[in-house]
Amino acid sequence: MVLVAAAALLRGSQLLCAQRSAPPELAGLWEFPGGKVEDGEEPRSAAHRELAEELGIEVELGELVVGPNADGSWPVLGDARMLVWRGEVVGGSPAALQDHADVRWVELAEAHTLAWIEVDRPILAALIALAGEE
Ligand code: 9L3
Ligand code: MG
Repeated sequence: MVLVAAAALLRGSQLLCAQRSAPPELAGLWEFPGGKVEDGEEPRSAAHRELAEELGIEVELGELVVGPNADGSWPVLGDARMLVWRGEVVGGSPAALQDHADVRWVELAEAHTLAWIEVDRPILAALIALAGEE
């Protein structure tokens, strides 16, 4: 069972959106950046590692954006699931170093206009609902 760890990074009213460059079936689509948790790795550590590798940033992670699975994760392809934390960038400047074609700060209210990976869309909706409650 594949576990993916990702982050919804906010800067005021803006969300950090990352456009994938690979694999071919996902290239061009936007996502919450992150990646697979390795064997024996703590999921939050995996999120920190992936964001450093892929975007060159250091992040602080806050609460989980709770998904419909029992463990609060979101369904992704096949039997994979994804944990997503809200967070912020505390070091470095986001750059598409690996696996991405572009990375951009986008107004949260306008982020839905990007071509998201389908499985990430309900997470975006949950994030907007959370922001509206604050
Ligand atoms: N995935 C979906 N949405 C995301 C992320 C980070 C990942 N926000 C899916 C795409 C891949 C799988 O999870 O099928 C593993 O992600 P990666 O390790 O290729 O980034
Ligand atoms: Mg990745």
